[in-house]
Amino acid sequence: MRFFARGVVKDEITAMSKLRLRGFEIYKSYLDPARQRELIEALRPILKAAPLFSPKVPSGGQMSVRMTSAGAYGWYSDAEGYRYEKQHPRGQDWPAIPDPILSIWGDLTGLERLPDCCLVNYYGEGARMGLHQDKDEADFSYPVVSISLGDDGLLRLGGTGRGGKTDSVWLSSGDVVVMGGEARLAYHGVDRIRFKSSRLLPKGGRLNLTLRVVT
Ligand SMILES: O=C(O)CCC(=O)C(=O)O
Repeated sequence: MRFFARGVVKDEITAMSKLRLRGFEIYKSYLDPARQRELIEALRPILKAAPLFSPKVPSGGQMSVRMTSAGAYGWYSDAEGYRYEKQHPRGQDWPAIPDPILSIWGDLTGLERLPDCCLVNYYGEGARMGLHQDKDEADFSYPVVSISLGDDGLLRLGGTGRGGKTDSVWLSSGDVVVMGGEARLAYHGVDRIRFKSSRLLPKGGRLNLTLRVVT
């Protein structure tokens, strides 16, 4: 009982489980707390070298999610549209994708081809991401691997067409989702986060890393 009474998070004892929803493969508790902390440490130098920014969307608004990237390419958006860029908006190359992140890709996909982008999304209080498809990449036979860290986020999953029924699932810190096959071009988005539901990030918020093969 002292284990809980002293406030040690009960995440320490959750077990991995896998579920499949609309072709999305959801690995609950894939990363234990030690690996989650390892990823946060690996992300620190990336956020320092390539600070988070809030992209503008082509319609003129600004995304509530702040983001940056690692790898040869980074995702970017402004009045001219959605695309990948070889440099951070400040004009320097994106930092390399750290090995502890790349190894998750290898373990879950078994692919020799490595991702050339790790998009880092930060959801602060009230941030959300509307339903969208990931379709700025050249070859949709490669999956997208999505890693959740920090606060819980409500992921909404749809089909490959606009509109229609959707399902939702809460993602917690350490969950990993593989979007491949029928799910690769499925609409998805994050309706809301439960701010400060996790203690992984001292100031709260949710980090989501998506590994993508761009070229
Ligand atoms: O934050 C998430 O879980 C999903 C992120 C996402 O949809 C994207 O980066 O395209």
